[in-house]
This record gives sequence, structure tokens and C-alpha cells, in this order.
Amino acid sequence: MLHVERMEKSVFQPWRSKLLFFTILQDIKFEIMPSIQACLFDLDGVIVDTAQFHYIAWREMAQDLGFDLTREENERLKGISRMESLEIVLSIGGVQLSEDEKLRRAAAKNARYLELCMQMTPEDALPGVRHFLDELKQNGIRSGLGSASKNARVILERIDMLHYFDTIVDGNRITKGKPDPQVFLMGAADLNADPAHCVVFEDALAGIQSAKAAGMLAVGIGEASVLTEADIVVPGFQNFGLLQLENI
Ligand code: B16
Ligand code: MG
Repeated sequence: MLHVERMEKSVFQPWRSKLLFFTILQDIKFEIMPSIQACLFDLDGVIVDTAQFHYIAWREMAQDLGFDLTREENERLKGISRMESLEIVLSIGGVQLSEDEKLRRAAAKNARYLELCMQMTPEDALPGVRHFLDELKQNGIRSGLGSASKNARVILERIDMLHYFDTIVDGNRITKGKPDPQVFLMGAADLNADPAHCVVFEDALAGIQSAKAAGMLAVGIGEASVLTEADIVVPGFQNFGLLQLENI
């Protein structure tokens, strides 16, 4: 109603229309996102594509153990913790190792993964994501990271994006991996946000399940045929902003 009155005024008092236009725009901004308090982002596959480096490092380990790891098999590792990923890779190859050897192999894989990650520069952030994070900041919506990775901070520093996040929940903090909701519930608590007023951006089915179990809106980044439980799936952050979120 307020907007209608203002619009009528702007019609009858054209000399004030510019000022009123900006006032209306400000009001619209708050009406678009009245209920979103925080956005929580997965890292790998949402902010940056490190999956290719995980794949190279796991594949080298598999080959060293005498078997190959296909790209399709690697899909099963997305969003899954390092040690759980190791168990899956070993089961694919039918290889059994002692607990000490598992820890040694996981550490070696991580060292190789980090070596590959050091090739990244700020240009490697996925298209449109920086712009979207800027838009959130400009609209007073808090941002948090919710990742299974223990390397999240170092990767965000590498692509110069650490400063975007008001909290980081990563593999060093969580005790239960995705699809458990812990990672995103911790993020919401850090940001003093009600889970029902949080939006999660995820590229892995396990992460979408985690977001839904936390009672949050889940935006899948990728393909709808894979992210079947998401509230909406978009290919990426290009052409995506707060206006598109409103229409979900
Ligand atoms: P790290 P996300 C996940 O990151 C990756 O998708 C998954 O492939 C990886 O195993 C996991 O992090 C642990 O990573 O070995 O660096 O601790 O998608 O949850 O951001
Ligand atoms: Mg991911």
C-alpha cells in the first residue's frame, strides 16, 4: 500500500520522482528477501572446482595400489570426508590396508592434492559467485561456508575469497559428515540465523540432504537429474542473484 501511494505521488510530482524512485527501490530490496538471514555455501563445486584435483590425487593413489579410478567412480566422493573417501576408493579396488597404512595413504593423497591446489589463482573462483557474494553483503545477508574439507581456509586464501565469509564451518570442526545436518546447523548458529531462514548452495546430493535435514532451503548447483532432492537446481551463479532466489 505504501508503495502504491508513493508511486502515485511520483506520477503527480515528477520533480520528486528520482528521489522517490530510489526510496521505492530500497523498500523493494527488503521485500524481496524479507526472510533470508543467511546463505551457506559448500566449497568444492560451488565456490571453486577442486574436484579435478581430488580426482587426480585419488587416481594416482589407486594406480599406485594397482587399480584405476574412473571419473564416474570419483563422483561418489563429492562432499564426502577424506577418510570416508579413502574407504570408498579402497573398496572400489578391493584393497585392504592396515589403519596405519590408511592414515599414511590419506596424508600422501592430501599432500599431492594441496600441491595441485597451489596452481590456483583468484581467477579460478567459479563464474558469478563473487558477484553473488557481493550482492548478499550489499543487502545485509550474512554468508557462511559449510564444507567437508579440512583445507577450506587455505583454498579460500589461495583464491582470495576468505574475507567474504562471516563464518567457516569445515572438516576440522564437524564430527558428523554430510548428509548429517551438523555442518549447516553450526553455520546458522555461528551467524545467529534461524535455520528456516537460511539458504544452502550445494553441488553434492549428500550436501543437499544435509541442508534439507537442517530445515533449510537447498539450491543445487549442477544437474537436476543428480541433485534430485534440491528445492531448485541451477547450473551456476551466472545469471543468478537475489531476484532469482525470490522466485523459488
Ligand atoms: P579434504 P566440499 C569436500 O568438499 C569434497 O567434495 C570431497 O571430495 C572431499 O573428500 C572433502 O571435501 C574433504 O576434503 O580432503 O580437503 O579435507 O564439497 O564439502 O566443500
Ligand atoms: Mg561440494
